[in-house]
Amino acid sequence: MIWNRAKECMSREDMRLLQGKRLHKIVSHVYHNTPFYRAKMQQMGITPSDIVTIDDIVKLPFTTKQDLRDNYPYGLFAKPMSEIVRLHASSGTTGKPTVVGYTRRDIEIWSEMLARCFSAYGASKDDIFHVAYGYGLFTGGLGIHYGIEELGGTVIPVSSGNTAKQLQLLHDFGPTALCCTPSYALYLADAIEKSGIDKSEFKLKIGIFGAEPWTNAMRKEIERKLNIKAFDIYGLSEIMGPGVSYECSEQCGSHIVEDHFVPEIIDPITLEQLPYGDEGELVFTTVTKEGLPLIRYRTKDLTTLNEEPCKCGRTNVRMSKITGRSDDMLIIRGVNVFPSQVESVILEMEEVEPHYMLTINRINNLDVLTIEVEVSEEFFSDGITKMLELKKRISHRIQSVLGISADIKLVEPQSLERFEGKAKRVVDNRVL
Ligand code: DLL
Repeated sequence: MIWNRAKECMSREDMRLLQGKRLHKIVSHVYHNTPFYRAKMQQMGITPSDIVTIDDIVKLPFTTKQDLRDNYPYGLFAKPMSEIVRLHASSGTTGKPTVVGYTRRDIEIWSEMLARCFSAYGASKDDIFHVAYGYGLFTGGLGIHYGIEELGGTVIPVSSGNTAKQLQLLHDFGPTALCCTPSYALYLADAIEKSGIDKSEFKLKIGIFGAEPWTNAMRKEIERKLNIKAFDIYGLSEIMGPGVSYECSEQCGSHIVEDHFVPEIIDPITLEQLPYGDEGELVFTTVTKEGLPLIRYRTKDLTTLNEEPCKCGRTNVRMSKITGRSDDMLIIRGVNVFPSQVESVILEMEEVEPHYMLTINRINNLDVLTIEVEVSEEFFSDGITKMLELKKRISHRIQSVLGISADIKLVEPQSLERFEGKAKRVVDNRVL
């Protein structure tokens, strides 16, 4: 089913006209309401009157996560706080999160986008959705929740964690759709297997999986183990949250909600716009967002775009699965982690040297992060009680800064490898 035929099946020409009109409007909005953008545009010698068609987008400045950080927490908001009805946040590159704000209208648009996405998966108001994405500052839980309500479906707002409880509700409440990260779906599948409950007692039909990269091989495994059809959902907090793009029944790329977010592919080094079909970094301009409109936001996600019409009838551009990142962000148990966040914690502690190593393994379909930290010579001789206390302190700080737990290993002075060139501080053993 197509939820919003007018916007999902527009001719390419009409879409470009609509995007051009909306781009001009949003550029005027930020020029007059966000000092950050006004200053950037003045520096480049452009005004909103220079932005007439969608092709003029290349004249505009880029925005990065660092810009959000430099203007922490609300500096890029384009509406007064009295009009912001919700805040979410995602990991910043160091201790401070990236904060995003939504007006009531933004939340309505987000919910409508998600209703489009669930319809594309073949879901309807007759479905019961088990939402195991985290509720809270993460956009996954609440974002998906509002979308299901817009569709008219039934939400079970379970949030993440507590697998035993998840199994009980999956079994007893009879949800037909499972929403969580693909790795957690596999973990749940194994837990169901171990529980010995007959799979036929579950009513699941579809899975709505995203927030981290996953392959078609993983899709097949989840589908086989849970006996469902698994769909990809992509998004990022800065642009909106889940639902920026979604697969349809053809599963041949994810359709971007182009009437709200204009995609571009750029070369991450030269920053030149690349033609559709070339692999590069995905960039989005939000053309209707009120609370936090972003111009040419660099996602750092690598992908390709395809504007051929899709067999499903939708004409919105499709993006291929994310093939990597142009920065060093890791996604561990669905949580975005930057090695620099770990470094900021290490640098707070007097007892350790600024040498550390992150190792990520996938054990029983669950990501496990181990952080080796080198203790200083002076502290190393201080005895076991003090070492244990230090380990506990680092663990707590890591949990609070990263939002996930890690296994901390204190290692002897001078034992971690030193690097002459660029340090290699991450070993990712996950095979996706
Ligand atoms: O992960 C929003 C989301 C929630 C998407 C639930 C889907 C489902 P952030 O925490 O800001 O937002 O992380 C955004 O996660 O730039 C990608 O690198 C990665 N990502 C999100 N979805 C996918 C996906 C949410 N389907 C960052 N495939 C993005 C690959 C994904 N990577």
